[in-house]
Amino acid sequence: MSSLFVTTPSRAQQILVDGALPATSPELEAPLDAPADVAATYCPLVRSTIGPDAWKQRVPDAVVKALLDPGPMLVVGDAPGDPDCFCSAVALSRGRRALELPADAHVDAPPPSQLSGLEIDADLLASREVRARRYDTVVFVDNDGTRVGPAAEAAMRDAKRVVVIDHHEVDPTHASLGLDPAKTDLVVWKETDADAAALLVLASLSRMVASSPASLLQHGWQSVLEPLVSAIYSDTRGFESTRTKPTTLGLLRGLLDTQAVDLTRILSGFGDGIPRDVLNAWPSKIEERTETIGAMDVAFFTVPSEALLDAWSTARERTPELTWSDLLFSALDHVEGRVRELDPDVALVAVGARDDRATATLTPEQLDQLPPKPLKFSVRTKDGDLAPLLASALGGGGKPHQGGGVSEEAPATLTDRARKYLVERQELARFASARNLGGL
Ligand SMILES: [Mn+2]
Repeated sequence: MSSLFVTTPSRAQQILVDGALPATSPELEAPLDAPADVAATYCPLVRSTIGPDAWKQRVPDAVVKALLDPGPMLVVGDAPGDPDCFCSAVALSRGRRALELPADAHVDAPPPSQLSGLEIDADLLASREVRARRYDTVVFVDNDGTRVGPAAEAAMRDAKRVVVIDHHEVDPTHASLGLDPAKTDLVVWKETDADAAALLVLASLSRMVASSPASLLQHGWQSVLEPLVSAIYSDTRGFESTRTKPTTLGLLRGLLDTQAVDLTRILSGFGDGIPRDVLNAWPSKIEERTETIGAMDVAFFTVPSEALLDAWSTARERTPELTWSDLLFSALDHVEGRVRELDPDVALVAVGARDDRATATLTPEQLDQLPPKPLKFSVRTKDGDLAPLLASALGGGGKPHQGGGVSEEAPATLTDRARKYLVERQELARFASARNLGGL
């Protein structure tokens, strides 16, 4: 092995295995049961106090036990899959093999071009090879087992155990996966607070190492850290998104300080991201209006479809691999910054998506990246109950403090409906309180 750690490899191991944390990040030391500021703030997403050590403690024992099973294991990512799912599957299977346990990784799709600097192709087993083998355990990472391809489906039906590790709002059951409860154990670990599934894989690996007689050694750590850092880079859009949790950035800072990861090489496939000038200029096209509706401050943001398409097209001239979602996320980052400054009770973002111009100018592959309808929207509310109610009134859905969906309407029509809903709701609330009926 020629490419071992450059300088202080043990520091990376220390951070991950011993839970020793970067001295510069005291917030990472926050205990698991520290009250997250869920109720206090809202429109900016919840700032998690969960650090690497706490993630490690959160790994369910059943997951650690299943992942240390000595029998053959297949680790599967979502198809077609993004970098997080590919890298998480590869890292977990590499970690297993480094612990001298058998493991194959499989995604029913070619790896995305962003991962070209990583050399993971040899780790990924083709469908035909998966079909030729039998597995005691099938692990789904970054997906709920519904989009995995026929070879993984067949492997899952024959397995003794299925494990799901995900950071999406998924709820897999024996029934949803088509498994026989008498034949197959199902172990699910879901953490929607994790910035990437890779963080859950990292925590799982740390726990596996702590409970295993074997050691990962330096090369083992490097081989798993590279894909995991790439995955986190991808899911946090370059570690830059304002939605990235401080704990995730702290963990990354700690790992990068160890110089265990050659960032330039492993991220070379991601290109240069959105060019700075585009990133600085185009959000000025996002329309913003604040209103007071009853007792609530409401901020309406509209991202015109043509502004997003123009910015995407300009950005693609220099970074061809950029997707429509990359540009959308940069809009949402801008909105999130404004929401922090304005501190509204309700924020509604309406994003123009699939329209005549998109259909006329984009290639079929590019068009496929857009939502299926003319409008995509999201809502954030200080009142936890309001977001899912408002989002479903607008034709979408949600969870406490946040919601969203797609719509056939023009942005102005959607905004009008939202305004009407908020007015009516407050009138009802006034009516109720005047008659002492309690909250609605
Ligand atoms: Mn992910």
